[in-house]
Amino acid sequence: MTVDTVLTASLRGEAIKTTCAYCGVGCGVLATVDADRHFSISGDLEHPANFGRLCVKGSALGETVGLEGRLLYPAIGGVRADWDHTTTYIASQLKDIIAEHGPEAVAFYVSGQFLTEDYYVVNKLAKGFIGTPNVDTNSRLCMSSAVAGHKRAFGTDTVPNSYEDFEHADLLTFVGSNAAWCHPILYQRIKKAKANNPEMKIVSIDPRKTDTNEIVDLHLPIKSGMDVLLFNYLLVEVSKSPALNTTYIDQFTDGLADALLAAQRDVALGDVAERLGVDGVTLAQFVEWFIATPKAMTLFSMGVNQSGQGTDKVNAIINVHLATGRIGSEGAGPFSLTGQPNAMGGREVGGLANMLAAHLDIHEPSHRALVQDFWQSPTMIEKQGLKAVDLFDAVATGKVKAVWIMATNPIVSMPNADRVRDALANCPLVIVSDVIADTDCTRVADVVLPALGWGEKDGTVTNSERCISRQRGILAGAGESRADWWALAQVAQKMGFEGFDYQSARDVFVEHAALSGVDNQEGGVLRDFDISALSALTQGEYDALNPIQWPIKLVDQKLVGTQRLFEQGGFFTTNRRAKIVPVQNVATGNVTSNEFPYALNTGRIRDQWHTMTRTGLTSRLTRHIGEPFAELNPKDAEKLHVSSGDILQINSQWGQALARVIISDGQQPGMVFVPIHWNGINSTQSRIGAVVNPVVDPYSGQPECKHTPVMLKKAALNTHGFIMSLNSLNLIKADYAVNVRTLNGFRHEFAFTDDMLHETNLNLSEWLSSQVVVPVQAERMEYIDLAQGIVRFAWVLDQQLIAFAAIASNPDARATLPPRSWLDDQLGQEVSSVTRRTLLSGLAADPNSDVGPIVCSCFSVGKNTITRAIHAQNLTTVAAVGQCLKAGTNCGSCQSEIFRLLEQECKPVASAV
Ligand SMILES: Nc1nc2c(c(=O)[nH]1)N[C@H]1C(S)=C(S)[C@@H](COP(=O)(O)OP(=O)(O)OC[C@H]3O[C@@H](n4cnc5c(=O)[nH]c(N)nc54)[C@H](O)[C@@H]3O)O[C@H]1N2
Ligand SMILES: Nc1nc2c(c(=O)[nH]1)N[C@H]1C(S)=C(S)[C@@H](COP(=O)(O)OP(=O)(O)OC[C@H]3O[C@@H](n4cnc5c(=O)[nH]c(N)nc54)[C@H](O)[C@@H]3O)O[C@H]1N2
Ligand code: SF4
Ligand SMILES: [Mo]
Repeated sequence: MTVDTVLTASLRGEAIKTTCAYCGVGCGVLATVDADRHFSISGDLEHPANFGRLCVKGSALGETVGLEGRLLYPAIGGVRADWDHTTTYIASQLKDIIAEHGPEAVAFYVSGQFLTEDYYVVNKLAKGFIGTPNVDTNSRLCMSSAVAGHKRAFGTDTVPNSYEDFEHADLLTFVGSNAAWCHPILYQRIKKAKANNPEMKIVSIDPRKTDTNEIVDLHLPIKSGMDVLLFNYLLVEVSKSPALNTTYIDQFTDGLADALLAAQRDVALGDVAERLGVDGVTLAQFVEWFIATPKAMTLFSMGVNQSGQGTDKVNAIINVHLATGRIGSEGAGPFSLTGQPNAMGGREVGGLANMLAAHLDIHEPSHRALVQDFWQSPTMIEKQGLKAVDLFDAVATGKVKAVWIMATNPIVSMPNADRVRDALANCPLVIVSDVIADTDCTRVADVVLPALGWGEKDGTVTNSERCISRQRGILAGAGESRADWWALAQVAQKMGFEGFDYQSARDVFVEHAALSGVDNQEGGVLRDFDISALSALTQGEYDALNPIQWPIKLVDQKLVGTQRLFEQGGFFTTNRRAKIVPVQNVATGNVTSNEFPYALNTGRIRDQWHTMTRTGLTSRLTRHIGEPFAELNPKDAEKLHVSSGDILQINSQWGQALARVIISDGQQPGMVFVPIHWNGINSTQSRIGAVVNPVVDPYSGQPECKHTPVMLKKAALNTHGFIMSLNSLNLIKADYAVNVRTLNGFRHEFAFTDDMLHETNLNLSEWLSSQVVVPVQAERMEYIDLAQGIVRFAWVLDQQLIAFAAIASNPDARATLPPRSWLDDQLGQEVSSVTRRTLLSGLAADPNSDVGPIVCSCFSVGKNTITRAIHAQNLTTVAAVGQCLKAGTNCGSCQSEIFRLLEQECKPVASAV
């Protein structure tokens, strides 16, 4: 099928196979769309990543790719312009900057949410034609430590195993991964494997207790940043055990001696369990299981990579697998869980500032010559470029004068994010390509370019297990949006460069595939990334391409992928042997001070994707967790005199943020966890990146996002309130404000330092009316009790509740703020005389009608409903809750949370199945 036939088929209502827009699991999706852009989404039963299952984000894809908020037209200086004019303008501006300041004054900052084709073109343009090495990507914040660790050990950036191995493993260890929320379909596959193989043991190494713990047999809540010590200890113990595989070490590696010596030194520095902060019995159990279990997989994610010692952490993990020869074989190996849908594809085209295309190296003159010759390019960079943190520093200091940001939102996601914002605001030329019109980055852009979004764009992505899948364009682009590769190629051509005359994504892909095969042989520039078998694909074949894992060969005219590498060595170092890299623990994660005594840990929540530009668009995904939160241990909450629902002020030497307190004993004392998702558009002060330190790993340049020394205190806020309304309102200009989408409308939370009811001259009625946009004929009902510090307003139009506001100006009054989920149910409903009274009394008419925050997003089942059912019907299992309420019976993403509720409510009988 050509792109046009796909579009026509989709308009006929046929289901089109494509790949999910979100995480690196890379699930296959069947999508049907009608003429009004209404999607129906289901899992692709034949896709090897998910076999038909989708998590809640994947299931909600159709609701996050509508026209709401889309960037529809190019604009220069805020004024709409056409593509031809805009790309001509960009080309001439870039040429002027290059003429005056040299090519390195131009930078690109791109994304693992690019398709491989977009990524290929940006690298070719920058590295081979403009001649700037300054192309980096948000994968720097995500996968670069895994890349550096793989390269050091294997001589190539390669994940040796496949997802299927999780199902063959007898021991599966998560390190710094909350897979239940972040890789939900892999997590569900593992859960199923465990149900089929009760002998299978699952371990989690994470300072926090997360929802992943539902299936975990052993949790090592190590102090943050101590992973190298843990794996060094394991290496020392392995070396004394029968698990040591001297045959593998001798045949396929450079030897264990140096790494073992380093590990022994590390271990000798003091009691290991105590230094890790775990009890000795738990540590011994983990070591015993690892030694005794040949089929062991170690799955690592951001708790490993995002560290000042991320690369060493990766190598410490790989070391124990090399020392035991448990690598690239059925059910055994280290496995880097990639974050974004195409983090891997980006690595294949050399998307990072220190890489060259097709797994070739910038520092090797022969590699540079190979690529330059293939591209027939006028120039070729000779050194690596600036990595993300340095790149934005160079923007701040004026070294970089033009930056093109594509498919990423660094003002939210970079560490020291206020500095990034200020740097971009002062940069002479900021070009932003996005699918959404109003983002933190588009607000500082000089030029904006509308990109095709998911469902519109067409190309390939590679998931965590090296599997290349097609994302297919199912419907025409919104407005004048165009593919990112096309925009880049237009600018390239207008700068006078040849070699960018691509007519389709397929044209780009086959070129990329061909490059992977050039001189790729023993005696030449041998590398494992070889997809040259795909270089002759016709448009029809490209469109029909089935998921396949690289390296790919053509055998008897059939494409054959590769499930596993390195079981029998065959590494890509100069001597073809793996390196067991000596590493020593540096307690990067334990550095706090009197001034900043707490460690800030940041990460993800189940239903939001990064900076919320898309997943913030549907109430199906905002009703699980609607507000930014700071999770604290009960002891710290007591010390800080904060209770659940208070607003916590988090300060580091870099910046400040505010978030609502959640108290949980899953959090270690001394640490606070804050999600990364809230941005400057939907919150006034909850962009946590502003607080996060810009310290980076010395090898990978990946920032230490998981550990920032911070000071915590209860925010001095004396007026708290919220407005619920059918319409979306502007973000309230308050000291704390957050906009949340609800099932029936919008909620606008706010808090002020001042006591707005007593200490200011504010005319409250006027102020509220200026915030709430309602028709003049709407009736306003009010309840004002200044003595108690309570104000409640309700607006009714044609007997329907259209808006509601509640304000409380002292701690006691806060307890009287009415339940938000109940109020949301009343929005748009007819207001009876009973609800009139109850609305203003601030209480739900029937306490059982307050469902609480939504746990099961598929069937809208709230926390209060589940808790009540657990007690009323003596439910003790996730399955029983499912039978009773349907909760957890569709995509399954909430089962771990239901398990947690069962654990809390009916200790100790809860069971995961
Ligand atoms: N719902 C959802 N899913 C996503 C995403 C999303 O935004 N939302 N994003 C995707 C992307 S791009 C990525 S990169 C992945 C990330 O997936 P994960 O890495 O699983 O997610 P995080 O929440 O960033 O962090 C994982 C865990 O690392 C722990 N951790 C912190 N410090 C340490 C430490 O020193 N050692 C150890 N062992 N653990 C530590 C944290 O407590 C946290 O629970 O998720 C992907 N999937
Ligand atoms: N403190 C802290 N910071 C972190 C992390 C952490 O754990 N802690 N995690 C880091 C990690 S692992 C990651 S991956 C990053 C993610 O951080 P970002 O990449 O900044 O987050 P996204 O919200 O995914 O940004 C993608 C942007 O691209 C737009 N977009 C979507 N599709 C397309 C497209 O096809 N083309 C174009 N041109 N635009 C598109 C979206 O609307 C959005 O604005 O955050 C990093 N930052
Ligand atoms: S697990 Fe990841 S790829 Fe699969 S449906 Fe969920 S978000 Fe999409
Ligand atoms: Mo990521």
